[in-house]
Amino acid sequence: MVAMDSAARTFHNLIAGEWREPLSGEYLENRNPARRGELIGLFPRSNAEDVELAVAAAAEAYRRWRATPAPRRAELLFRAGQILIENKQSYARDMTREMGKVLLETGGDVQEAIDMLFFMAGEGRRLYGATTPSELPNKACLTARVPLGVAGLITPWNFPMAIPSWKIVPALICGNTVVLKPAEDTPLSAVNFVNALIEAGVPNGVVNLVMGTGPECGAPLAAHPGTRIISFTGSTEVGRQVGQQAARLFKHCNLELGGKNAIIVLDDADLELAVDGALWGAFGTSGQRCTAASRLIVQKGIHGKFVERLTERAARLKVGDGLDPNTQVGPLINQEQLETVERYVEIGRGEGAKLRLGGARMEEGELAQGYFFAPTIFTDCAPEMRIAQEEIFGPVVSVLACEDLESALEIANGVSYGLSASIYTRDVNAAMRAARDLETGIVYINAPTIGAEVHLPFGGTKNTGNGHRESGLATLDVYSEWKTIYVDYSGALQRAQID
Ligand code: UN1
Repeated sequence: MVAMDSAARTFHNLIAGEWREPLSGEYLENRNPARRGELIGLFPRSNAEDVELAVAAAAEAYRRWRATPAPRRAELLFRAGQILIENKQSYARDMTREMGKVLLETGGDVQEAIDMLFFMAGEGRRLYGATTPSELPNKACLTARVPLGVAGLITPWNFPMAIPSWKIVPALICGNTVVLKPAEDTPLSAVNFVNALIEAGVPNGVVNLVMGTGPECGAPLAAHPGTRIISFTGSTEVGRQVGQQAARLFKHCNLELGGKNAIIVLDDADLELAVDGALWGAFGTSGQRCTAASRLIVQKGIHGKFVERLTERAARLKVGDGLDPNTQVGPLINQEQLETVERYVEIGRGEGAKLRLGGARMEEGELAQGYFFAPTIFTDCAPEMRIAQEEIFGPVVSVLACEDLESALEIANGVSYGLSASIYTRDVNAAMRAARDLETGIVYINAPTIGAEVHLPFGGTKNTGNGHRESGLATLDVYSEWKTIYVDYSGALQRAQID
């Protein structure tokens, strides 16, 4: 362990194309959550002064970058996508080591960034505006998307490369420059992603990286008057502060916050398919997704069989180090998250829910070295229980019984969040009604609540966000604004609404 520690690398911030030490001179440890003895590296503990330099560098680079034709900007993104393809395995390994999720999933995380790079690079030759007739003769009217300036991007640890890519890539294609503040638990994946962009030829200062904690480094970035766009993914509590600050300075602001996503299983569902979906939705990424299925709303006719089959299969899930190809469920990200999950299990018990499976840390053998928690199933949950209302962000799922589609929808919609929802049924009428009436930004039919693709809008209703969307073309509205251009070629004064 000591030998490993001394071999650990020290990483730096990227400001104006240079890797620089944080002005504080202090560093934070990044440890493997599956093996806490393993130090992955030391990463800057940056503060407002580093943020100041990064924003200044981004502002300086903006002048040239906004004037670079979008198809040229796109070429760099295509090249970065290629670099990610070539390094996919090693980036995935790094990510599993710093974050814990299994290799298959970290490969998917890198793939999501590749997909985003290629999708948005294609947009370099589109970024369509409109032309439309004028009400006056010899006059042209058109619209164009224009960039805003510096984008401040604050990203979470659960998708350490995918989510930075959802923000950086559309920001760049639109002509903005960026300052990224990644989660302090997963800085290495951010370094890998930013390195790929630099290697692809993105000019100095266009992408800046400052690492550190939310309060010390994220907050000054969000508050900085020089950032015209803020995009934040994280808790609803912090998102509210970020949104309020951004509103004071009239910034574009995109917030992706919590979820309490439900899978509805109707009596006519394909049982095995629904169980497959519930297992993947609830326990994939150890439940640490904002799209995780943390509620299963099951119609009473299938409830007994469903719970039995789910419990049987969840009990067989292999929990362990995500680098082991046999592992299906990795560790939680850190001690704090582990304690949160433990606390919610106690809350669930106290509320009278029945603990059907799990409910405790796993500490046998090698598992004692990491933050492992057993896949946990509560049944007999009532909709108003806290475990059925609040985001837990761990491998804990609450099963609620329902009478029919109507009551299922009422329960599903009866939470403060609205990110993703799903229904398993063979009845097309029920499926279409659910798709219409579920109050979420994303709905899946006969598939779990996770699995968003980059070319479609991603985001939610209610306390999940502020109405903006990431991914898809919808996200261009976050990273650009409209300019309306009138060209009068009549050679005379023409007055709109009058002549
Ligand atoms: C998140 O949980 O923060 O749809 C993002 C999914 C992934 C993205 C999840 N593609 O689950």
